[in-house]
Amino acid sequence: MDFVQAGPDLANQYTDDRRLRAHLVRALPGTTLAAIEPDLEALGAHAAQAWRNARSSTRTEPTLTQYDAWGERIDRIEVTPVWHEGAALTARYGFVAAGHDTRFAEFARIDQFARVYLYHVASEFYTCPLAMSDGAATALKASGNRALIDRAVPHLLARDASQLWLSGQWMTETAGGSDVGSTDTIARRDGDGRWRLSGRKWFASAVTGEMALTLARPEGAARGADALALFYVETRDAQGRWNGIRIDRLKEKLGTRELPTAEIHLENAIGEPVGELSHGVRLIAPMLNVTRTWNTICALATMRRCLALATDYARRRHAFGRPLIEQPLHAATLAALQAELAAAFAFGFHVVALLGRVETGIASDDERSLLRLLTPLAKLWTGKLAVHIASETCEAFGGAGYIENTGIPPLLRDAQVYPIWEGTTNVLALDALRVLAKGGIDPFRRALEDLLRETRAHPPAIDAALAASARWLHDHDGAAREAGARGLALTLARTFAAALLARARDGADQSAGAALALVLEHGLDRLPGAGATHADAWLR
Ligand code: MFK
Repeated sequence: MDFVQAGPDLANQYTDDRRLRAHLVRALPGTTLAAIEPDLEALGAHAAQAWRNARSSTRTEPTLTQYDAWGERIDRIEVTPVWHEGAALTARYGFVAAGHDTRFAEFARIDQFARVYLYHVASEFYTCPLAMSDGAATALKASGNRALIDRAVPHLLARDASQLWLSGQWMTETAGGSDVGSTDTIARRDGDGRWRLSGRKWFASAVTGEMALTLARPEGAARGADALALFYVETRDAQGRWNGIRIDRLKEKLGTRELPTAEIHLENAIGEPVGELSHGVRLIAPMLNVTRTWNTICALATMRRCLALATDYARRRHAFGRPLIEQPLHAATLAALQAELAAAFAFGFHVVALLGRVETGIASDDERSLLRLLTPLAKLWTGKLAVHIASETCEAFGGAGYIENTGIPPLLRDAQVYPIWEGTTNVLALDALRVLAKGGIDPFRRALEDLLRETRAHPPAIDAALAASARWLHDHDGAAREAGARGLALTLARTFAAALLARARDGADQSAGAALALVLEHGLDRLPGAGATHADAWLR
């Protein structure tokens, strides 16, 4: 009989994840962990079952029907079966609500993001609208707009599926992509004093949701980002009709194909200013920082899924007389990827812990500054790493990793979204550079020193990378600084993560020690040399 290779399988993605469990034991009070652990185990089982379900069914995609049989414009989007389950699971496990739950004080964000980490890959990117809903709740709370908070936040945080709302974050336009200041959407006041928004939103995620936060330029306001205002828009009126929203088409994307990203036109859509009629970017920034944190944790979840599958497969697949896992080069390749994931995981969940401390008002000034810097660093580093690990995972499966219905290629296609949306790698590197230019590197240095002070023996490479970063910042300005921002961002992220691993190793986490050794072997320093910052030769 012909040989048939067994495909990879997944165990319970919580009980099987030593890294996550060890982290939660360190990061959470015992009573909190005991209270949430049954949910985490259930989500771990859900993740494994969803993988099996997906292998035995055909992938489906959302569809848009613009007209009914009689020619009436309806713009109806039908979502996939997994998306249909999303609201019930969100209500049950509180993927958004948990992050705002005051019972667990500063640990609420750790609880929430452990849940998100387990749910994400099984969700077919239903986590995208959840991220934006969390961001919207956070931005509305920060705005202090009592009427909008009372109207929307209880729905965004609902634990009852029939009450749950999802929010969009409509920022991207044809002229203004990363350059949000080029937004063309205009807000005009009508005869009744209501604001009506008109314009085209080029990537509208979660148009199936009940509301969105969006930027528009009040009629007559100046050009540029400062003159933009932030508006709250409900997608439908009380009768369920679209609120001046036309869906032009769904996007044909490389990945995240279950997510119904749309191009839309706003045609006198009623909107309400969230705050003042300017400085919309400043007002939406709390949303951006939350969605960037979701991006980080979801990128980590993809990496973990990739390596869980690749490792399981390496135990099942025999070649050259023994399982792949016993082949030294294959095992070393997987170990190096696990080490990078361990470092990025420590960094991402440190950002989550800081977010919880800042939101509950117990953070120091230094911690607040640190969170502002680490949030873009975490997003940009994990986004790139997820693509790398997903690509290596395809390769670890050989030809099977290039075959669609093994379930491996979608991991790579989906991963490519992480470095793009919510700010590309370069946009975020420049954001981090602006933070450093404004607040200096000292809050980062002090945080690193604090971590290392608690650590018995720390690798000299950490001090060397910090010193090199400070020197590089001092020695560069203008175009040279900008051109090197990516290298600086990656150096700072890897250096901080190495310090976190060194501390975890002290806490008797042996795998953290092994991961640290491998990360150090690959080097912390990504600072560009003099040659790399001179692009003129290429541009001529
Ligand atoms: C499954 C994973 C979940 C992920 C969900 C994904 C959903 C995707 C849907 C999308 O919408 S993707 C599109 C997202 N688009 C972006 O992320 C935009 C990328 N561009 C930037 O981030 C630019 O850097 C930015 C638009 C912020 C630049 O705008 P400006 O106005 O030229 O920048 P400026 O002057 O630096 O910032 C204006 C103010 O906001 C300043 O405050 P002040 O007015 O008080 O001086 C900044 O300090 C503040 N600010 C900007 N970014 C901030 C921030 N404050 C806090 N945190 C930030 N991140």
